[in-house]
Amino acid sequence: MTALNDEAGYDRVRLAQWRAGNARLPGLNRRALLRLTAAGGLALAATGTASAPASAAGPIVKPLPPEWFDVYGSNAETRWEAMSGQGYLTPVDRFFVRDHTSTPVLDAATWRLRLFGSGLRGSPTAANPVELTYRDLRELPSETITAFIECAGNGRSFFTGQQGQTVTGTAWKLGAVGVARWRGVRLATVLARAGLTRDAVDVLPEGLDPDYVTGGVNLGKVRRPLPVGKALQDVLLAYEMNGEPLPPDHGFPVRLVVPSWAGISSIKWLGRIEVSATPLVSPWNTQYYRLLGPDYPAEGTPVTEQVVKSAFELERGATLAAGRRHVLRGRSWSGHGRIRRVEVSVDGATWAPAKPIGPALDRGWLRWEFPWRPRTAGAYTLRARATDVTGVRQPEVAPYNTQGYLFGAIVRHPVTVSPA
Ligand SMILES: Nc1nc2c(c(=O)[nH]1)N[C@H]1C(S)=C(S)[C@@H](COP(=O)(O)O)O[C@H]1N2
Ligand SMILES: [Mo]
Repeated sequence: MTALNDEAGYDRVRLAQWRAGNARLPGLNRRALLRLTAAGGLALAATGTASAPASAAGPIVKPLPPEWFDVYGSNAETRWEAMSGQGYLTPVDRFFVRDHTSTPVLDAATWRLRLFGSGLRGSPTAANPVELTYRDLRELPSETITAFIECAGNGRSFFTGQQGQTVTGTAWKLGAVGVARWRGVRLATVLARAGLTRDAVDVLPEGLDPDYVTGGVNLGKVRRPLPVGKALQDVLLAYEMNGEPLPPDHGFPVRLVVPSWAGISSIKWLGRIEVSATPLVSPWNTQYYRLLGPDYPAEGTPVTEQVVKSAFELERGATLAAGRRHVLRGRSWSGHGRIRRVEVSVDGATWAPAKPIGPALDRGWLRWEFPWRPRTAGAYTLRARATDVTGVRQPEVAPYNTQGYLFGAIVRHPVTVSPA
């Protein structure tokens, strides 16, 4: 493990190198990006790589029934009541979708993974890369892991709803997270096969979905660099989700799964991986997924592992009958490791322990329950707070940042108790 394995340290080092002119930015020149970050992203003429548009049927292909999803353009979050009665895993048909543009429908028979760059033996170029077919990948030793993928902006709406703060980005409630069993090939295996050298420092996985254009600026393919240390540690090139081939919306034929890191790292519809002996950056670690605002340094602090969160498997504003015994259920998770303890409050003041159901997994979540017999009718606020294995407990207030990442504070869940 290198020091760069810690995402915060990694990003800080990369940003400094990039500002000093030492990090290359494929698809966008450095001066242009400096202007872009300085101007908040709008002051730039279109640059970036031209590319053939992928065939898109979308933006999202799978059905999004309103009882399971809240939809915001090309993004859809799971309604937490849709997790009620489910097992440990989030069923694929209820799993949230976050597309920067739209879901491309790709053909596994013609799909290729292309690896190139100065960190591979012989420095293959993008025009003459090392190639793997889908069949090649299926024939390599496989591994199965249970892990959550969570958008770094999950819970963002509560910056406004609970803290009165203005933030940019999709106004997710708590449903931009899901846990699945992912089967695939370790990125380490594929990199070794492609001829990884000791000089390699960064890998830059890139999606095959259409270029991301925002504010008239073409930022190119969705991509975010990973340090080689993390890439070799526990990253998977996944082709199965909950025992089925990956569905189109979740990255068919192959996606990256980068456990515990912000969801943006888990690049879907993987097409190319640059392996570089010099540091790489992309707008997704210089402009987006940085904590910016009055409490942070001017260049921002990188978004690191996901924070501790808890959610009730209950509709917001649900009605429950007074004088009856209800069992409140929910789930808690953390990017720092497994959950150690969950407490629930129904009276706005006191906390009592929730009862764990089943295992608390390091890269997954803990399910829990809490029996409740409300005596009198009226409006109540339910709250759940978890503590993870590193001792971090959910706070009352989340630190403000302009793009609304990492909302880890306790979320107030309103319910109505109706007369018996
Ligand atoms: N190629 C590509 N990969 C991507 C994205 C994307 O738009 N394009 N979105 C990212 C973001 S921001 C998140 S949170 C996760 C969401 O994964 P899901 O849609 O399978 O839930 O995918 C990541 N990988
Ligand atoms: Mo995300």
